[in-house]
Amino acid sequence: MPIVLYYAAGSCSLPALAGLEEAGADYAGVRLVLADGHQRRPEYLAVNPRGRIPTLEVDGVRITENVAVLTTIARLFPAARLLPFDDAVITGRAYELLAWFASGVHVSFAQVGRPERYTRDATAWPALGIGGRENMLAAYAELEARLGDGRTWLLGEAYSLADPYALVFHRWAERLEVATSDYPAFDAHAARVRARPAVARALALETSPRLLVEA
Ligand SMILES: N[C@@H](CCC(=O)N[C@@H](CS)C(=O)NCC(=O)O)C(=O)O
Repeated sequence: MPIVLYYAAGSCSLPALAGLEEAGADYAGVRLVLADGHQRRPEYLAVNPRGRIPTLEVDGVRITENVAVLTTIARLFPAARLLPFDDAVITGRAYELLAWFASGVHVSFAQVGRPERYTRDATAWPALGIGGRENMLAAYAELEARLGDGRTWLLGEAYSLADPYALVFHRWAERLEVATSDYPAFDAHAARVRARPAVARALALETSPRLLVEA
């Protein structure tokens, strides 16, 4: 069953990459450089007409959107226990996080970095950015409160793909000029996630030479 993941450095494709690595999956990674506009090239728009990453291909079937991509990876490799499916309530708690990350936190960040997604009126971009930054600070505070009870991972004792997903937002703090040291439990969680060998491999793959389009 051929598996391909289209991903990019420093982006929200990290949990998908970390999931495939954690599962020991046999897959091909295709790296895009967003700053070079690879996601808008015709050969990638043929893969994902929205021009976004991640895109997962399983047996030639393409799946986009992080929540769907991460679910697919977790279901393909049940032994890796990448998401909890045994208990309905814990599954709900996991999806609560994934959905909030994708449709809340990520959107707040994009208001700052990609305001043109929301309006072509450039005079509104600074206000969008201010609101987005405020919402990111609220998200960091919420994650800090959750992790501040001493839990190891976002869902408690069991690691899940919500953890490397949260690392995406921890990495983006620098772009927002937010000091993560203000959020010590979130900082410590990020260090634990990075210390997982699969996550370290995923981070290394972000600079791998396998490009969709050779520059
Ligand atoms: N809702 C999508 C968002 C994906 C997304 O926006 N990815 C960003 C990278 S973090 C991207 O592809 N950006 C390229 C662009 O906007 O040109 C998901 O959760 O997968």
